[in-house]
Amino acid sequence: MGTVESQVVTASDVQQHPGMNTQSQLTDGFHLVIDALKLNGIDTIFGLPGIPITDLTRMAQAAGMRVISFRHEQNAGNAAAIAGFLTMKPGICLTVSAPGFLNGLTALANATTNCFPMILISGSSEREIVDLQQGDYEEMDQLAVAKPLAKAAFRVLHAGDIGVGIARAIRAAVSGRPGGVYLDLPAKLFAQTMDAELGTKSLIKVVDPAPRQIPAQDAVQRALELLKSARRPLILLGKGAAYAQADADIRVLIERTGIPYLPMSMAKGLLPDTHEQSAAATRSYVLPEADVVMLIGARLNWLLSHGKGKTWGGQDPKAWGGQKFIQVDISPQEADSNVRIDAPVVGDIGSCVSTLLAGIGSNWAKPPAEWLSAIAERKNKNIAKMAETLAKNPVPMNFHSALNVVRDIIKANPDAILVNEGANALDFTRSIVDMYQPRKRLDVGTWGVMGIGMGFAVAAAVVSGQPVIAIEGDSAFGFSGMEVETLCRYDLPVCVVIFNNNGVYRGTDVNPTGGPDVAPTVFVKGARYDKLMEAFGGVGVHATTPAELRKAMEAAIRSRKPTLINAVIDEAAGTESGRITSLNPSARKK
Ligand code: OXK
Ligand code: ADP
Repeated sequence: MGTVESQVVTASDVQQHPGMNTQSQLTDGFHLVIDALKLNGIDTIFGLPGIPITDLTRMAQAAGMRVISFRHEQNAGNAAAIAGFLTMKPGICLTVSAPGFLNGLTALANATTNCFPMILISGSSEREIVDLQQGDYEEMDQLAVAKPLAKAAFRVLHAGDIGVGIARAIRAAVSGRPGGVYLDLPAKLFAQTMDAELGTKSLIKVVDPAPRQIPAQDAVQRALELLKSARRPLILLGKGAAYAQADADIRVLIERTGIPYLPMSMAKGLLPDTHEQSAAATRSYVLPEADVVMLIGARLNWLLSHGKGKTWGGQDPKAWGGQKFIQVDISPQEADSNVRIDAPVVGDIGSCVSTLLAGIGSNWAKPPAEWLSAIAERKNKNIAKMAETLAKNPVPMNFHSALNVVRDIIKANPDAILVNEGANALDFTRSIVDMYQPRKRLDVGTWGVMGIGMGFAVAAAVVSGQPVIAIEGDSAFGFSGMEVETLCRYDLPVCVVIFNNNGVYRGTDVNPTGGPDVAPTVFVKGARYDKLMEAFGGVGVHATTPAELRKAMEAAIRSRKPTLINAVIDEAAGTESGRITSLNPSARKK
């Protein structure tokens, strides 16, 4: 328990705790926050020091916590969010008031959208002045701003309530559908003192923060009957399934039923992508052809074309394709959000999958052979076609020839975590680079957000200790690029590979007016991102061929030194928005 030496007891302390021993040792808000986090097994803070939380970062470090300081709060927030996803414990992001808070807020909103558990703890200015709008330093009603973007938001005004505030934030972040939680700690709170013993008693060690949610037997029965009736069943694994850490049971479910499955992007590796039941290489065949689809921790949002339309065999963009859906999810409100869910199974994925397995027993009939062989035939053809493309060695290097190298490196180092963002750099990596273990692929997620790269890479290295490979489009890297200093400062085993094609999507656009400005999508040609890494003492490599890229990646994995490889790609390679070009509105009038 942290205590302060001073014997000063304020009037409000005495008011709050009548009968307290004013001669006793005191504690204060700073120490109580740290004690409450530690009591709940939280050992890492991602943040950026400044008024009013600078001392909090110092004291947290002094108290044995890992405090990872960033160069911009959004990256600290992204780090906290992905730490939450990887560990099932809320990741903590600590920011200063108003502007720092707002910088962290994008990450908080992204965490909520992706169902990642995190807590954004932000210092804030004086309530009395903020509420009267009298123009305080960094004045903002942060709680009001955070509320619509967070799963829950709380403010603590009294030191004696810090324990409750942190307990509520932890529960809100990890129970049920995980999400981002905001905790507002006004500057004055940190220096508030109270009796140390009473302070200790006010802290709460949260018991069972994410209670199991057991599915109803009749719901499980309904789902199994529907699954049994299927002629062309399909299982869709989403990042909720990856989050749940029910890896062994999920694998047994897939293998015992023999049902083909499709992993969503961050569910890749839940079973090895090379698994014979994976239908990933024939996505556009299995979605419209399946008759019963079981979603496990995946939402029917835009990434799944809302469960209808042409992707699913519907006659027009809004038409239902005729599939019946089983949805396994912790959120009872998720079912029917886009199309009818015939068999919702509500509960945590671990409990749901084990209950389903009990009902499946040991002699479940495998899906009809025609369905399996139709998939296998198409899948093998696509994989062979892909192998042909990957074997080419064009000059200059393109996405495929570069990713062929990354694919080999991940195969040889299946423990490594792959962080991935960009447009083409994202889409090509997703379909070319096989993953072999759960929770090893971290990417732009539900929003397709750019800027997660270095925050995710730092947190992945910090919480796992494994090597991290970040495959970055040159545009995407720019959103968090300054954090290469952070990689070097903490000497993290992160290898950043920038696919540099001189621009957003590609580098060949021209200004139609012939004026001096380059086109909006074009960057400085031939930029040397590798020099940026060298500026901070990391290893920078300029690679123009697959052989150079391979050598540099192998060295990075071997040495575990922070490395940035500027992989020069054909500037004409890449399409606008990658595989989601269709989402670009096109102007009628040019
Ligand atoms: C997959 N495929 C393969 C393999 N794996 N072929 C051979 N071998 C292997 N191993 C095939 C698969 O069958 C598909 O072909 C194709 O490769 C692509 O696969 P996949 O799974 O990536 O599918 P698709 O159609 O791209 O998936 C749709 C999607 C995905 C919406 C889920 O595009 C996605 O996750 N997009 C996120 C994009 C994003 O967030 N971008 C943000 C940046 S853009 P077919 O023939 O079966 O179809 C941006 O910010 O602005 O522009 C901006
Ligand atoms: P993807 O983008 O991979 O399809 P989504 O983020 O759309 O995945 O969906 C994840 C789903 O998983 C959400 O609906 C969420 O409620 C659910 N989920 C998250 N954690 C759990 C869990 N432990 N148990 C059950 N469902 C979960």
